Amino acid sequence: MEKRLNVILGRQFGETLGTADDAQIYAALAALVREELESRPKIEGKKKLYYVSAEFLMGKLLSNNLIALGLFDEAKTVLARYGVALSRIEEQEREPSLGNGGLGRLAACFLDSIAALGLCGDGAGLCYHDGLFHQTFVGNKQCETPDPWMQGEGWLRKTDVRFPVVLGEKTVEATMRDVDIPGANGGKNTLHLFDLDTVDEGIIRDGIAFDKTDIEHNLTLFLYPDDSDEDGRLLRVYQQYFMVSCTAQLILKELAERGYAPERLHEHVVVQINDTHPTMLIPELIRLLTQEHGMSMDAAIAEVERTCAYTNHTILAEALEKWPMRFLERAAAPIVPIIRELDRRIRAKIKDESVQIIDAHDVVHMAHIDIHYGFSVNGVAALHTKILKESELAAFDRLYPGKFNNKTNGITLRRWLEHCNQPLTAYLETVIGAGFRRDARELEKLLAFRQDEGVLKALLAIKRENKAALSSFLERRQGVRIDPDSVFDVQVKRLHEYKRQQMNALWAIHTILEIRAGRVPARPVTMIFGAKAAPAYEAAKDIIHLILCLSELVRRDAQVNKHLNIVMIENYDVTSAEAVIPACDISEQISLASKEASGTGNMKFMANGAVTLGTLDGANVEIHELVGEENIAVFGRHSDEVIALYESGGYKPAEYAARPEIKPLLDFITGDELTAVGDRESLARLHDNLTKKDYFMALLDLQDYIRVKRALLERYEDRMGWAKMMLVNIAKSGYFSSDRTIAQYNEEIWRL
Ligand code: 26Q
Repeated sequence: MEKRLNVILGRQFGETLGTADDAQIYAALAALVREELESRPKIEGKKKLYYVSAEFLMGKLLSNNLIALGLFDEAKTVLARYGVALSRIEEQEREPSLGNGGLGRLAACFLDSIAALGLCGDGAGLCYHDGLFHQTFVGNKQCETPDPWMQGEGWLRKTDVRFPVVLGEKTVEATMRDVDIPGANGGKNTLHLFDLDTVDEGIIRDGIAFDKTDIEHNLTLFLYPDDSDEDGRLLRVYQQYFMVSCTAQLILKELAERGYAPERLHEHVVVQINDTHPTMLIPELIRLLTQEHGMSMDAAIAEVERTCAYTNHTILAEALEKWPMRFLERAAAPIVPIIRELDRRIRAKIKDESVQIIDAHDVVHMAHIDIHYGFSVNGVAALHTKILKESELAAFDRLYPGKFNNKTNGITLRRWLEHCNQPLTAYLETVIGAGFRRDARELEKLLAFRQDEGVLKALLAIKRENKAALSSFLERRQGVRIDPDSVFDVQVKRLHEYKRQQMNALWAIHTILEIRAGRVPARPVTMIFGAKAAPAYEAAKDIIHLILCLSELVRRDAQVNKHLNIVMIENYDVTSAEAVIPACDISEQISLASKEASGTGNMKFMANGAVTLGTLDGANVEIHELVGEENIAVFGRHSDEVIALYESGGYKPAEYAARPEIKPLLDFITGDELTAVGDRESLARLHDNLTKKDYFMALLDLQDYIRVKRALLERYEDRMGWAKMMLVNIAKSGYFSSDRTIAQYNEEIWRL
């Protein structure tokens, strides 16, 4: 490798490993990896999976690819000979942030596992020129700027594949760019990202504003910052139709190239629809089969029905996609007659109005298309699937017994343990051997060392080392210092009221008041937050503002900051996740029970030896079952109680807000100290929201949260007891490997 790198450096820059700078070394390494990828064979199969998703939150790819190609250790050693750390070279890469959060990152983990298991499966999505916005903090508020990730050396390969797509009044020509996805055990698959050459970054003005109606120039400019952005919803439909039209054409083109007739589609193709964003693929495939391949409507529908499977990622009613027919008429006109036909067929068979595709207001319910015309519907954690079947989608479950199934999410441990936590990985290898790298369930071998003081001490020492590494990461990135000997209490995820960062902030206020009253924690606590709020989601931005104001207040208060520090990571992304997760002691997973479909951060923290503080929501329920009562801290109302409270309307936040334990915390939000560093209007709005609406019931669980968090912090002082909890969490995390999840998708849905 040394020779090859020197050859590339000489050819491209006239340098050598001894003289090149970091950017040149990065470029040379990337070129070498690309050469290796090119020579790898594609994974083939008689049946091919297409994982279609509006988001793929890939993270940096250099190390990921080096690991998959088995070149990581060699690269590290070669560079070390020249005094160069591979981790420093990685910093040269810009992260492709083509996702909002969990759903996009899940798609990336899945591509990694599909290739690792040697399954023939490609991803298909959109090539957003700017990823999710870049976040900075100005005046204790979130500011958004563009994230032009495509500049410089990258992993996208141009292809000469072109597809015509109807875009409003015009037909445009789509292009396709590919990213290689190497399998950890050989071979490669591909992520196909569709784009439009006329898109123009020049139309972006101040921050991230642009003309939302200029579709030819803005179509793939931006990733949508989740569902709370009301603006430009029509553009979102244009994006979706463009994505699925390209994907449908690709599927049929490749089917023909592989020598199969369109009449046999379902024998050779399976499509996984990642949430409802790619739902229009169903009518688009039917359209192409009937209009361009001469199939009858009956035959086309029958074929597509046996080809498409749908994954649901949310039970929040406001996040279920519904599009007014007039939107589709403008942005997806070719499939409107097909959607009407699909609706007609359901109406003819089923009277129940609640399951229709087009409702009485001429609004199209996207999920209903998937459920009627897909052969599988899955939820992403056991509790989530149960709630779908028993309440949210119960009428559909009765119509189609057996169609609903659960596939508990997973994460690729190649990125979320082996790469991000090399000290722990290397140590685990010395204790239980390297088998866990291939089969994550082998992590359970660690359980035999539960009483081994040497192992327990080593786990604590590695955690301390990772905490020091995070401290220097944060110092480099944003100039803040944190104390590696304090407890690292971490909540990083998208900002949403249901995830209840506001409840954690109320704990901070509680702790400030406790410290001032002389009741100080046994050891200093560093609260670490990281979150982006959708630009149009005011309540979420108010919560970020509160956290940043608290952070400033604590920084300035010498009495308090001896015991408490509050840090918010700027621009929380995959790269910073890889730094913060290995360093975490307490993993905050505190969503209102029933609202978090699964969560995947919770799994990453667990694998890296953090202890979960959480509600019995999403996959926390399964973590709780796996590690047992004594290795997790749970609190709060259960999902059935919460669902009943919503049904009865029985939750009255004002009653909680008036309690003597809670009122001073709320008053603090609008008190003199915070309004001195913050925006009075934003703080007052948040106060009002919490006391009058509190739609996600933060006050309901607050006291239980404070009680359980206090007890957990006390347990931290029993260092050996804590290390045992860490050990059990690591040992049991193998279940959450996405290799397991993908094996189940394959056995029960795809059958590749
Ligand atoms: C919808 C309409 C218009 C514009 C945007 C959207 C939109 C965009 C993104 C709706 C939802 C999303 C993202 C959802 C998401 O990330 N869900 C998370 O999925 C994870 C993987 O299954 C789960 O672990 C999380 O619990 C779930 O919140």
